[in-house]
Amino acid sequence: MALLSFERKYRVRGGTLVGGNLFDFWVGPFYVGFFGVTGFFFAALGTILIFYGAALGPTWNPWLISIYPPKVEDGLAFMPLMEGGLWQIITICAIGAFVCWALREVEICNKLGMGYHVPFAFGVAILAFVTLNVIRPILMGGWGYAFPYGIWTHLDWVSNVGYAYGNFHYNPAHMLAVSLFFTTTLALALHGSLILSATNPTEREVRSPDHEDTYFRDFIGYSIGPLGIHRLGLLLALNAGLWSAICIVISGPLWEDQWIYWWDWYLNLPFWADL
Ligand code: UQ2
Repeated sequence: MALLSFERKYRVRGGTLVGGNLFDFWVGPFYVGFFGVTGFFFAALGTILIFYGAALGPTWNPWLISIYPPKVEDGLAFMPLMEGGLWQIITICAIGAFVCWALREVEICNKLGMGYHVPFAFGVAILAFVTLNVIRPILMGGWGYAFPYGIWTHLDWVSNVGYAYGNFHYNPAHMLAVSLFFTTTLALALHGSLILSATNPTEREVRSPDHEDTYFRDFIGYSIGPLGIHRLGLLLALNAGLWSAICIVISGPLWEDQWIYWWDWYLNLPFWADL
């Protein structure tokens, strides 16, 4: 892809966290940086190990290939490659690649004099992954509680964990997370449709943000504003991820029973507990 002439002003030196000028260059359209090099290393090694594990496994069917974590009985030990060790190294590679990706985003923020909102948002996604496959397994005392790396097998894991706690839909933090995901889609649908409607007018001129405000003031008596809708969207999306992480990390470490029994606090309220 050709470098547009006006893009030169954005290809500024500096802003790096590590490595000074050493990796401060672009390859084609991509900024490299120290974390581009290390991130590439983690991603490549992790991918090679997944293919290695697949080659030793029973299938090449892409839907069924799976790299399994150690057994629950093996606790938090380092394991031989074919007994969960491969999964352990791949997990380190995955987290290494995710963190490098986030830090490369930070360096690009620095170069452009922008806020850290994008790497912060990605950090919440990393937190959700780390909660699932590092924090919760450690709290429960075994890597066997982590999910396997396979398209079909990770879905089986989700299903099994759900039923292990009765019906996961009774988990209050899961309820909150699901509601936040739905509200995120509502906010994006409202915002996307509003922007497209304003930029695709029935007459010649594209409509301005005050038209967008007026639309919602006419409609529901309130407009959150063109900046506010993006703050709301980010808040909703980050909390969807955050409450997902919370709903799984409390399942086991904090609550071992079926989730429906958690609601017994309601039945046990003093108003009617003795009736
Ligand atoms: C808005 C606004 C935008 C928008 C949208 C709204 C001009 C371009 C979508 C309307 C959003 C509201 C009223 C908040 C809805 C609340 C939830 C929880 C979904 O006012 O300002 O900017 O895109």
